[in-house]
Amino acid sequence: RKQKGCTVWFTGLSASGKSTIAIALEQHLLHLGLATYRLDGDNVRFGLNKDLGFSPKDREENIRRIAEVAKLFADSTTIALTSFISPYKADRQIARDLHSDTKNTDSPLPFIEVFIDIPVEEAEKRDPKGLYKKARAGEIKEFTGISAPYERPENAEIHIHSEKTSVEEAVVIITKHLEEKGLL
Ligand code: GGZ
Repeated sequence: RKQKGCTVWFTGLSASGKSTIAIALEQHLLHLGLATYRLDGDNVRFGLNKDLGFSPKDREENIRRIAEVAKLFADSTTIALTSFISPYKADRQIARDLHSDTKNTDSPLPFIEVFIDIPVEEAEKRDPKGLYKKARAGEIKEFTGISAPYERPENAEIHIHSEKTSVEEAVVIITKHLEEKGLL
């Protein structure tokens, strides 16, 4: 296999299933013998971005740094998987534009946006960490979907309806797309 690097950028509400799908995709790609690296809140928001909160400005900087790091992985021919809410269209566009900017790389790096779409009512029903409940009670401010916006992607490369698609099906859909683009 001749692997090329790329960034698979997941976006969606808290509890949409982004991380679950990213983890399953990572497992699948590793089984295929492909180098992959997953960035998510657990390894980024407690390290590199521990100085950032959830104001619009901080989210913008969170996404910008993650995009820069993902790009470095992609440039090293790794498949970078990022799972962050990334609620603002402009910030996702910045992440995308960074990948096509060749100022510090030989060639543009593919950027595949994957929208994990779930009705907010469904995410709130799942509420695995009780965060929606806290947001409703006003204990968490600026919570995406409740008291902060989520701007739905309109031109994501892949659109997955989380309540109707199994994790395994999602992995197949994304893997097929990567194959068709010649990235695996
Ligand atoms: C949204 C929040 C908030 C607020 C804490 N709004 O389900 P989780 O817990 O594990 O995922 C959410 C995570 C979101 O961080 P991101 O870096 O992905 O957000 S962004 O892309 O918007 O910068 C949630 C938790 O952090 N969390 N407070 N106010 N999610």
